[in-house]
Amino acid sequence: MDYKARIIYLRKVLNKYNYEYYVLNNSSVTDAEYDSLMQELMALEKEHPELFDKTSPSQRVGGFVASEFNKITHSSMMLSLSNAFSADDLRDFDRRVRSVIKKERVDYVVELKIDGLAISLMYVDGTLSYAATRGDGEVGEDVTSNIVTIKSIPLNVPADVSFEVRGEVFMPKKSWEELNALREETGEALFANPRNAAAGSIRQLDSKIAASRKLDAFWYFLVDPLSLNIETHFAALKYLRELGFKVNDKIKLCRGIEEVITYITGITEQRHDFPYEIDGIVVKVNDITTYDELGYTAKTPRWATAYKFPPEEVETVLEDIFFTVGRTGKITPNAALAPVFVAGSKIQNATLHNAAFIKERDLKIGDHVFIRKAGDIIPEVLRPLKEKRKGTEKDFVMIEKCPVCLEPLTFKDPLHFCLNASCPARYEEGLIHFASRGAMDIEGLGERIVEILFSQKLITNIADIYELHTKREALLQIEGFGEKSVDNLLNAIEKSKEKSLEKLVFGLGIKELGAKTSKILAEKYMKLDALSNATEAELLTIRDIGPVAASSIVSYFSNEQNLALIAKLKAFGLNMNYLGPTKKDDTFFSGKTVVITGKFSSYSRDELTSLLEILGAKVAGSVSKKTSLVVAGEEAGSKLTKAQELNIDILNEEQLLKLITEA
Ligand code: 3BA
Repeated sequence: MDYKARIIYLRKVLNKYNYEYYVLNNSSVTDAEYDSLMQELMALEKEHPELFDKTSPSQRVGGFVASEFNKITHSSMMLSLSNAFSADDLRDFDRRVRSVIKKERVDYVVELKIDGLAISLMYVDGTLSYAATRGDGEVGEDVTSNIVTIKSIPLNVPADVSFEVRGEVFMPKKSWEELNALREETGEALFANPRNAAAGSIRQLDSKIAASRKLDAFWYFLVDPLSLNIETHFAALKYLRELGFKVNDKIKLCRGIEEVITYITGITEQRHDFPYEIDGIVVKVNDITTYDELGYTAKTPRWATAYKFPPEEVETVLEDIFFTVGRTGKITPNAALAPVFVAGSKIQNATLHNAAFIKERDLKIGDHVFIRKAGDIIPEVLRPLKEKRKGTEKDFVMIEKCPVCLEPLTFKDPLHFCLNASCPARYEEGLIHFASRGAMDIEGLGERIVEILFSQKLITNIADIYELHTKREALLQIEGFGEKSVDNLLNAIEKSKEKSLEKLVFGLGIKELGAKTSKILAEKYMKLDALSNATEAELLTIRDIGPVAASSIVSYFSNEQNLALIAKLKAFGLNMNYLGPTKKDDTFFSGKTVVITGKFSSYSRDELTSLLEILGAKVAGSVSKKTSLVVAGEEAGSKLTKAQELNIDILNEEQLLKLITEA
């Protein structure tokens, strides 16, 4: 049989089976039959690469690795939704709508508000052309390679139409739980809620990851339906369904706002019973021909609004009150709560702001309390359930000494402060910086973990990081820390000892020293000892080092405490030398300003950057008249166009690789 016809046939039936299984939840083939057809298609496509099609069902398995996401300017702004918090807010919304379009009664479409991330799909002549995130509403990112792995999304529709459709990509609650269970086992950080898990999956550069996450999507907005002679939102949703899109089946056409409110009341009761998270209900005017007249505010249409569920109050126990010291020395009492789920994420701490807050609410340690998430994000302790008191609860007593340095606190109504300038609490910020990406880049020691370790006094200064391996037992006590994650953290810390000098210099947090100047200093002095002995006059001769930085460096290295820290780090075995390559100065690239754009199959962008730097190039972020050369990979965008306009030399990947190997 003709292989071309066979490929076309296989793509067609596999698309049909996908649709039946993932959109209709009603499969007509067995997994084995499906798999065997897919194997056959993949084999044929491999044999005949000239028939490659990015919308082939074989492309849904992922595997494309991007170096960055290209920007996409939306054909029309992706707006936000105004909010309504009560039935009366909805009646106000309805009154405004009726007064503008002068109608006695308006029909509305009511939809669940899926808690995921908004995505726009562009179809040209019936085929998916790209998928973009919302971004700032105007410009989003091209995440097509991740989106095509979502099997309920049609890659082709059964009509030769061009249109744009928008909706919400989400992770079902069950998939999120399974994913977290798996991550717990492997010691990876957990996702706080399904939305973060979905967003995190779509943000991955390697589309295999999105393919492995059970994502799904609902579609709720057809852009410019009037151009397709569709005049109501309800008809638009029906049309999308006919094209093969998954449209949520809880949509309801309501005659007048009271019908909307009745429907919403019912949904509110069932809000936790859906297999996916919802964070409200969207109400849209059905008659699209009135949209222009109803108009828009800067960011939201006046023909739609989102009803937000009242924040849920959840009961738990106030087990303890602990104190933290901020960067300014501010003392904050915090609630240690018996862990509970509120609005989809696990809560075990909440700020209690200050002593007066606790007194006003009459909170005692051991109380049953109601908590909720303010603005759905920050957990808040509302009130104690006094009727549940047993008499064993303990009164709250404000501390008088700093929990970290034990200096007496100063009271500036209503706050308490530790004004000790050398209070170790101030080191917390420094710790976060030391472990951060641009500095020592210790994976697993992000801001949140530093805060936890710091608040538990497992680390109070930089040197303590390298003694964490002696505190294994204590680390294992931390919520969410298993053997695996402790191992990973300790390994990452151990590995950081090998980092090149510029990372350490930057990590020390010397005032006025950025990543770039740290690198210049490391390259120049090669060893930390040499840098620490540099005089101001000498430093001033270096390009990019001004008088303020020079003086800050000298003062840092004349401080006893800092010298003691460095001695400790040396004793722990941290590398104190510059390991980076000395730049070659006689290559094709020497002295050239190079801009990298697009995707490359042989190197990641970071790898290319350091390679070109070693070869003596300066790698810049944007194309200008000063650019000597643009290196353009696949799907290069505006930077390439600009280079062409400015008549700048352009290298493709093949030419680049040739020059790199010759250099
Ligand atoms: N309907 C989210 N925006 C939605 C098209 C408008 C809209 C939403 C919606 C603006 C949901 C803002 C982001 C955006 C497409 C802009 C929904 C949901 N309708 N059912 C009226 O289920 N989360 N979100 N998305 N354009």
